[in-house]
Amino acid sequence: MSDGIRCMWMRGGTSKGGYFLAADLPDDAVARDAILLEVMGSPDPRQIDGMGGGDPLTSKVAVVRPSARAGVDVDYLFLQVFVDRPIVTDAQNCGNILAGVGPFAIERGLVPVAGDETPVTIFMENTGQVAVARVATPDGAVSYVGDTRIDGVPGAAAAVPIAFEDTAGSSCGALLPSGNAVDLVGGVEVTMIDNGMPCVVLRAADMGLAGDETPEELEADDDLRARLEKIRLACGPRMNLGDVAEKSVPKMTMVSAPRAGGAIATRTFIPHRCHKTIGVLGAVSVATACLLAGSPANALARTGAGRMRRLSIEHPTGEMTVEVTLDEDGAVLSAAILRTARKLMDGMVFTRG
Ligand code: NQM
Repeated sequence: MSDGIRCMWMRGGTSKGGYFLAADLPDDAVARDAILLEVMGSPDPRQIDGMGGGDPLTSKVAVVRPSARAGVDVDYLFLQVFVDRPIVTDAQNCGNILAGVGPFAIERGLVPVAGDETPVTIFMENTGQVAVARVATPDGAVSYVGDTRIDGVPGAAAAVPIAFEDTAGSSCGALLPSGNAVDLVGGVEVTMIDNGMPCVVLRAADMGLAGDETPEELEADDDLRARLEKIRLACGPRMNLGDVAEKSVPKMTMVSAPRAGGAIATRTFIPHRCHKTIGVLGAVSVATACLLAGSPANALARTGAGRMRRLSIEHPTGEMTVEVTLDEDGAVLSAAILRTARKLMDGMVFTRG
């Protein structure tokens, strides 16, 4: 058995994974990824020989280091460890796991406590952008206790508000990599958009769905999954992502009219499993699609009025509110969301050695 690697297991938003200091992992990406596959127990649908939970949302890793950038506290690299394939990819970011990065950085002594609340400025290495998370630090230490509830997580915890700026074109080089609010791909109208997460937004109705099916129903529909994957593979190069056969982006979000007083109803494949909620930056991208005149989402969405909007993105287990600030032309300038996080375990994780 190996001597063990120091790590903290945390829930970040509606995801869960291992948080490592970069110094505790090999610098070489191939060696690092081999370790992370073993840590999670991949490839194996049940991840029985590792820490992963048999779901992409519980097979995630944050690698955190002190930042050398001016005005930035820490650099965060997100790694998605595939469950049933021997793949570790940095081709996407993760706003849910991001929610644990601030608390983790303070716990590890990378950021000093600054009062009852400590702002942590985080450079997101995957996309080269910055987020600011506010962490509750009463009594000189991180507190996970609070009364904030987020859909998809039982109970309540301390709020971790996160603000994003300049997320447009994070991975695709442009908010609308094709230059259009709507394109026809595989006979279906889609919006290919990247405001922090590359997403393909299409009408549920165009896939023969009502839009309120459960993730289990959608995952059981082999024909739907095959049609979505065909569209996704065709969109990848058009989104400047190249061949996406072995990538976890773009995400596929099927939209329909809201049912619970929100802005839009969503069902998202990430990309092969159906999300029980929706990703954070995925929700920011979908909210942005809702505000694009002429897009399939815009026609279905209730987006309100004014320069500051709260868009409630409905998902299978509730909603996620995205607060967006618009410029005078109606383009999204910045976005903010509310998450919570929880420390689950701090210790050593062992590989087979
Ligand atoms: O979009 C799942 C999640 C995510 C990503 C995924 C996320 C985001 O829920 O920022 O949070 O889309 O793979 O953790």
